Formats: sequence, structure tokens, C-alpha cells
Amino acid sequence: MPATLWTNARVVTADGGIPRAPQPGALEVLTEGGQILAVGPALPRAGAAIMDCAGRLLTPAPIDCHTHLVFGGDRATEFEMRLDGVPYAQIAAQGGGIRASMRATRAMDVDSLVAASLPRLDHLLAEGTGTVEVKSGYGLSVAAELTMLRAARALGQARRVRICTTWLAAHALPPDYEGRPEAYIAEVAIPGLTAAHAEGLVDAVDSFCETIAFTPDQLAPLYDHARALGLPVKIHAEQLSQSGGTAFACGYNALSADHLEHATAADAQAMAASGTVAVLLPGAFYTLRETVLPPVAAFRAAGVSMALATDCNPGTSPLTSILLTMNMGATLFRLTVAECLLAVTAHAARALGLQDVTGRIAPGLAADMALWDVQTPAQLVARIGFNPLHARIYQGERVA
Ligand code: DI6
Ligand code: FE
Repeated sequence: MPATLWTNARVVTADGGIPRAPQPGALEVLTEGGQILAVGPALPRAGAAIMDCAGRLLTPAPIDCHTHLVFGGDRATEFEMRLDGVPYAQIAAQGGGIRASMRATRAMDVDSLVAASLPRLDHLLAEGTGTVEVKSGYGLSVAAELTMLRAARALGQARRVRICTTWLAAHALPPDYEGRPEAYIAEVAIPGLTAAHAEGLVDAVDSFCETIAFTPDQLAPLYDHARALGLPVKIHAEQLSQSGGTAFACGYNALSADHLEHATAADAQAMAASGTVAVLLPGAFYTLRETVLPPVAAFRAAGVSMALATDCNPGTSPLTSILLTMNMGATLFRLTVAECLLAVTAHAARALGLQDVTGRIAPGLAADMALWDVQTPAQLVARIGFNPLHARIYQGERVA
């Protein structure tokens, strides 16, 4: 690919501060071979194709760093049950929730899972997204978890997008392991991870640490195994209660702890010490009508990086809009516009261990960018149900 000079854009690099009113042409971006070569004022033009951005806002391509995008079936009936007042935990206890999606997912093969998931992925891509994390966790057997991650990898072949895969076998107990969480971890989660890793299907390991799922003690052998394989870990923690998952995962230098409504100031301190990113998921907060807010002030005070993600899943966050996620981060969690933008770019990259690959407009990183028909970051975050994407740029190429 020849060198391209992106001129006359209002550039938000997410590499440092976020300007409120970036000026057109103040910074130019030179890309070549899928990479960003240079960022600066008045870059040399020799030999480069000129791309006039006509004063539009140019940002790093958004990153959705926490999704359960691959699944079978649909849980709209549970949505109706919750409208009738049945709580999520009760639906789960009655065999609904994650287990309902398990049954639907187990009934599908790789091709049908890809077909079911592509419309969701396309919705994310339509808002400029360049990187999407995808978790397993609805198979809950070795074979079905592997099938999910093969489907996730196939999505990355079907579209121009970077897919990061996460092993989330420790998401819920399947019925055949009812009351036997230790056996499930030993017989499914750990050997399945070995097999998935050998097949190149795993970029990170995650779990659901919660009263309705797994305790830190039950998860420790799995996290020890991840460490032995050299795989980074993450955790779903303190979503519905204080379960100690955050402190536990920080002991493994987790890339991220996610949800965190019930996290404490001490958790924030532990996260700061281990460099763990706080991934906030306003779609789940909204869907479950939670009232306890994540401790954003404590994260700020401790210097914890905050990311935002859709948590796209069939139950607690049927959300495929990164723009709405930013808006919810601001309105529900009171993040600033600058925090929202960093939360889906530089900080989301850190939550995936990709800070040297994507998430900023900086030399040496992939030229994953989004060009928007707006002039300021605030205009990107303020609106609801409006998509101003002009162009999605993936590895230096305009792909939409
Ligand atoms: N936390 C969540 O919000 C989702 N998974 C998790 O660990 C829920 C997934 C589902 O209900 O299907
Ligand atoms: Fe999740």
C-alpha cells in the first residue's frame, strides 16, 4: 500500500490529552503499509497520496474490549420476564440466563455461529470499530467452548477487523456439574484451555466471579494454569455483589477487571498497583436497572485507567453500539467526554494488552482510524442513536 497523508482533519490522537476543539489540519497523519508512520503539523508530502478529510474529526478506531458476541439463540422472553419483575438471578436459578444461551449455542456449529454473529459484528463495524474482543462462555463443555472460539476466529477472517479471543469457560456451571464447581474447573475449564491454547484460539483468560458463578478459591487453579501457559487474565468482578474477584485477579496482574459496580477504594488501589484497567459496562448496568454506580471517583483518585465496552450478550446487555456505550458512560457513570473517548481507544487497547498495536494515532501503531462527520469529541458522545461515521479505516485502508 502506498503512503497516504491524511490532511485537513481534526485529529484526536488519544495519545495524551483529548482536545475539546481540535483544529482542522493542526495535525496530519502519514500512514504506509497499514501502519502509522508519523503524526505532526505539516508533514512532508513527497510521494504520498493525499486524503483531504474536509475538516472532519479523525480518531483512533474504537475498540470494543468486552463482548460475548458469539452465541446462539435469543433471550427476549427473559427481557419480558424481567419487565414482569422477575430478577435476573432468579431467571438464572430457574435454568434461564446463561444456561439458556448454552443450550442454543451447543446446538450450533462454527458456520451457523458465524452466521448468527456477523450481523452483530457488522453493527459494531458500522460505527468504525477496528478491534473486538470475543469471549467463549456459552458452550460450557470443552467441545462447545472450542467451537465458539473457532467461530470468533472465523469472524476475523470474514471481515476486516482484529478479533481478540478470550477463554471464558468459567462463566457458569452447566447442569451436569451442578454443585461441583471444582470438578468443572478441573475437568472442563483447565483441559479445555490447554486444548484451545494449543489450537491458537486463546488470547486471554476470563471468568465470572460472583455468588451465582465462581469464587476466587474455585478460580485459582484456572488462573494458575493461565499463568503457566503465559496467557494474560481478566475477570468479571463485583458486578452484582462484593465477591473479592478484583483483588484476586490483581494478584495475577490482570489486564482488566470488568463491571465493578461493587468495587471498593481498596480494589481501586490494588488495580492501580497491578496496572489493571477498569472496564465499565454501562449496557449491563442499564439493562439490569442497577443502582450502585462503579466507584469512578476512586478510580480517578488512584490513577486507574477506565475503559468502556458494550458487554454485548443476549441477556444483560444486548448492545452493539460503541457510540451509545460512550453516551451511557457519560450519562450513567458521569465520565467526561475525554474519559469516554480514551475509554474506547487507548484504555480499551490496554485492557486487551494491545497498547503497542492499536488504540492511539501514534507512530508505529496500526493505522486503525475512524473519520466522523462531526467536529468535536463532545458531538460524538452527546447524541443518542445517531451514527456520524464517514469512513472506517482499518490498517491504513478505507474499508467502509
Ligand atoms: N456478566 C454478565 O453481565 C454477562 N456475563 C457475565 O459474566 C451475562 C451473560 C448472560 O446473561 O448471558
Ligand atoms: Fe461480560
